Amino acid sequence: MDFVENVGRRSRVNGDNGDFINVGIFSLNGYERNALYQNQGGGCFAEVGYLAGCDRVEDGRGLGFLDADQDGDLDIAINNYLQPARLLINQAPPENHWIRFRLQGTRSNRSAIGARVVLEHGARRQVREVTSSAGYLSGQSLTLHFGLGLDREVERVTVRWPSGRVEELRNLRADRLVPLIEGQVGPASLFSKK
Ligand SMILES: [Ca+2]
Ligand SMILES: [Ca+2]
Repeated sequence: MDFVENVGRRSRVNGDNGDFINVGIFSLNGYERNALYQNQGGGCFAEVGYLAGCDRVEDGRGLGFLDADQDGDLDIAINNYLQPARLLINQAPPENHWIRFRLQGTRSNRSAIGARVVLEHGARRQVREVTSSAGYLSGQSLTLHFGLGLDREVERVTVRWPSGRVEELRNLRADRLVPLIEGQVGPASLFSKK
């Protein structure tokens, strides 16, 4: 048995004997405790997996974020190797606000993959990009989700399309999905009335 080739394997592959090397409490391929990192701001993160109740020891592979129960916060779907998948529902009190954008390219590709959205609200600035995948064996939603904390409004949204076109929206109310079509301004109802 080749040591390196068999580290972490649990099944017979290409004539291997299928032995799994015992590495004690350590793992070189899965069965590590899941961790959840909370953004503390200022480039700092806190590991809150235990407090959030999602620090299971599983052989995780793919992971995706989605609002499975459509209540405005993101939930997590985890795909495990030879184990049931997990759907972790965020049960935090619904006190925070959010906004989502669904982009559609016209000069750019229709899915707007590669577009960058910059959000400014209160003293915060957030950046998201439309991507087709993120992480190992994982696809991600083409809808961009931004958590806004206690802010009920977004002062400015800047969209940089893959074509190079840059568009800007101002004063959007929170807690809604905003469709954005390249080259078009959204309906007036999307804008808050001041
Ligand atoms: Ca949710
Ligand atoms: Ca929730």
